[in-house]
Amino acid sequence: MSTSRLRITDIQVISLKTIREVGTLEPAWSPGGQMDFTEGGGAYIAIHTDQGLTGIGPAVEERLLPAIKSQLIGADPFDMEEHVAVLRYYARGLPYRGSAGIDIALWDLIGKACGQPLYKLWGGTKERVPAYASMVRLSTPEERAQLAAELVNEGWKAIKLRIHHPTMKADLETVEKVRLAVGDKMEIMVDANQAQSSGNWQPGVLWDYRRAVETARELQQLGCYWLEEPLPRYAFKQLADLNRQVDMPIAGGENNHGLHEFLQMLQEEVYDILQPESMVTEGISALRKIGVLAEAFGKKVVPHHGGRNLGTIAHLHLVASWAHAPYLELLHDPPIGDYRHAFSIFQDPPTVDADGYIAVPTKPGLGVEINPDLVVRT
Ligand code: SMN
Ligand code: MG
Repeated sequence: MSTSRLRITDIQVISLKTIREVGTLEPAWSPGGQMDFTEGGGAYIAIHTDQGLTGIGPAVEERLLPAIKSQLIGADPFDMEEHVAVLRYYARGLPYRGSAGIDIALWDLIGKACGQPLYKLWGGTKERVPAYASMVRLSTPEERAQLAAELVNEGWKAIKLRIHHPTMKADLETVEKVRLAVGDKMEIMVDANQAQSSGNWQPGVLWDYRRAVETARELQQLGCYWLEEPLPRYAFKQLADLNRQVDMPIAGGENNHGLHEFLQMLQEEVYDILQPESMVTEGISALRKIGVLAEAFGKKVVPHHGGRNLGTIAHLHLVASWAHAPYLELLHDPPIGDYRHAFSIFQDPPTVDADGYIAVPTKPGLGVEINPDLVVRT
């Protein structure tokens, strides 16, 4: 590690060439909407320093750059808490495009300056972690069951199904068929997506308390690992009541903000499993604190997917550093929604092995670099 103080010299948003438009899927949680999948494409952020080290993170909105630069140019990336406290107010952008990208790039720099991968810097010992395949679309029960069987054969140990049908019967049919297909070879998580998205109003079926309790009881019978977001985001009292009604864990938090919300959710026993999203709530710095809160309350933490590329890698390091984090979420609904499409921007992307585990990068910082051939030179 260098002994002289690191100084930030420049911050850039860098665009990436699209290699291939893969296609679109209709997400279960947003009927009529579409989610695009490409190889390559998008952008990332690079924070340069006077010692030749560059930290990378998910892209932020261009309009935030002047505020970000005024806080960071000339500053030391190690003054992390000071930066977090300022960027939280100063560079607040939309979810997935706000200051979290900067927070992640600063951590990448810190890891690189220390010569250690982030999970090690945070005290972690896991060299690989179990990944769960998080579905995007609804489809037919038969198709979901066939896909689940294929994933089992590839080694995946857990799958998250979406349930967003008009009736409970139709929702349960998918879970039942998948259970039949995979037996006890796979954990099945279920996401009802009733807490609303980070952005626009979501159309689609709305559950009431009774539907949530009845569905939860049935899913418990089917041996599901958790039920996620069965009720609106701030229905804390009803969520806590539901949580008491069933032994199966209730999970959520992907669009909650700030330590205060997670503390309240823990105090009121709203969820058994917290799913904070760094790209929604102030980056990895905030998630590390939420992880401590969860540990203190004896709860688990399984972060939300992290936005599919550099944020996901940051979450991988967090999961590897936490004893109370059983899984990493990977959005993976192949063939169109294959997690490898978003990972194609990396030079040496981590992959899921034949045991359903994903290796944690061992190079310093996030431990991944962007494929230079994709960089759009300006
Ligand atoms: C989800 C939300 C937004 C985009 C993709 C997926 C989701 C999840 O609810 O839990 O993965
Ligand atoms: Mg979810």
